[in-house]
Amino acid sequence: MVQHKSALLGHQKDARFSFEVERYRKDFPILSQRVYGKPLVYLDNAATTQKPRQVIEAIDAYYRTENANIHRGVFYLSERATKHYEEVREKVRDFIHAASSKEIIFVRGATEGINVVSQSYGRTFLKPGDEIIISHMEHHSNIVPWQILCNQIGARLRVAPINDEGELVVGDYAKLFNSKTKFAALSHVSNALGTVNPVKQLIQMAHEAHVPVLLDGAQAAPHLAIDVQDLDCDFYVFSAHKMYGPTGVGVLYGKQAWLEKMPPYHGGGDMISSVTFEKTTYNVLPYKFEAGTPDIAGVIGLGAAVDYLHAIGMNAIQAYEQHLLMFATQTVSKIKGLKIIGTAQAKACVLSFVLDGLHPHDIGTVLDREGVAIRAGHHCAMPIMERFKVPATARASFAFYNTTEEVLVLERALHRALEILK
Ligand code: 7TS
Repeated sequence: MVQHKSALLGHQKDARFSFEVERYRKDFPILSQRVYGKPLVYLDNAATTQKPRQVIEAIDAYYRTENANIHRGVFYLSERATKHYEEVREKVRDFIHAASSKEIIFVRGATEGINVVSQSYGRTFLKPGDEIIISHMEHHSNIVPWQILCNQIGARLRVAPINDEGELVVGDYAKLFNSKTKFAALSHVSNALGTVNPVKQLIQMAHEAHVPVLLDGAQAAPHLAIDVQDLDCDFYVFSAHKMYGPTGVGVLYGKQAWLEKMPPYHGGGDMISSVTFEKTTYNVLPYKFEAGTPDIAGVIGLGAAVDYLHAIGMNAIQAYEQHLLMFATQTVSKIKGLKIIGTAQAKACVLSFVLDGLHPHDIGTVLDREGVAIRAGHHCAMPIMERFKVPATARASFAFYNTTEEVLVLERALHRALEILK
C-alpha cells in the first residue's frame, strides 16, 4: 500500500498528468495560512470554496472604479457597471451552455433559485392532488420549498429511494411516475454522499411522462462541465460561492418557454415595464425575475470565477479531482473502523464517513487542532442520515486546489483522533 501511495504521489508530478496544482494554490491567499501553528488543510469545499485573488480583485476593482446602480443611470459609471453585469450573464450562459442569456436569472443562490421555481412555477401550474418527485438524497433546499408548496396547494411529495451505495435506483424512480406527476426536482450531485446522479437518463424518463425537471446543481457546478441543452433540464440552479465566487449570488437557469409563462416571484424595481395603481406590466426576460438592486459586485465576482474555471478547464479539473478522490478513498479506507457513507460508482469529490465509536463532531474538533477543516453534522440532508442510520457523518470535500499530500495529513489526523478519543 505504501508503494501504491508513492506511485500516486509520483503520478501528480508525471509529465502525462500536468495539472499544476501548486501553481493554482498560489492564487488562493487564504490557503497559505497556518491554524494552530499547522498549515491549513481546507476540506470543507462542499460548504463553500475559497476564492482566488482574481475574484477578490474583480470585486475590489468594481467598488474602486465602477460602482453605480445598473439598468437606470445615464452616466458613464452606470453604463460601465451595467455592461459588466450583463457581460457576466453571457459568460454564465456560455458556462452552462444555455441557448440564450434571457434564460440566466441572477438570484441569491441555489436555495433562492429553487424557491423561485417552486413558488412561481408551482403555484401557477400545479393543483391539488398533483405529485412532485424528489429523491431521498436531497439537500433541505430541495425538500423544504416543495413541502411548502405542497402545503399551500394540496399537492403530494413523492420520494425516490436510494440503495445502500447511495445511488438513485432508476427502476424505482420510474415507478413513481403516474398521471398525477407534474414536477420532478433532483440533485445533480449529492452534497452528503458525493453521488453523481444519471440525470440525463432521469430527465428523459420524466419528459416521456411530460414532467418538467429542476436540477439542483449546487454541488455539480464546481466539479463538472455542465450543458443544460444536452441534459435538456427545464431548470438548473447553482451558487457562486461553491464554485470559487462570492457568497450571496447564484444562478437560476430556466428554459425560455417556461420562464415566459411564469409570473414574477419578487415584485419591485427593475422587473416592471409600467406601473399604475390599477395595473402593472412586467419587464421582459430575464429582468422580470430580478426585482430590486441585485448583488452587482457579487455577479462581477461570479464572472471572474467563471473566467478562472474556464482558464483551467472543467475537464482538467474533473480529471484531477477524480484522481484525488480515488487516492483519498483508498487512503482513508485502510483506517480500522472507518466506514464511508456513499460509495456510488459515479462520485464527485466528497468523502463522508463515520469512525466506530467516535462522534463526528469530536473527530472534527481533533482534526481542527491538526489544521484540517472538515464538516461534521447532517449536512442539511437529515433524511439521508436517517436512511443510513447515522445521526451525522464527518465529511471531507475536496477542490482542485487540494493535494495528495493534504490527504495524507487528513489520514494522520484521523489516526490522531483515534488515539485521543478511543
Ligand atoms: N443544494 C445542494 C446540493 C447543496 O449542497 C447546498 C449547500 C444547497 C443546495 C444550498 O446552497 P446555498 O448556496 O443556497 O446555501 N450545501 C452545503 C453543504 O453541503 N454544507 O454547507 C452547505
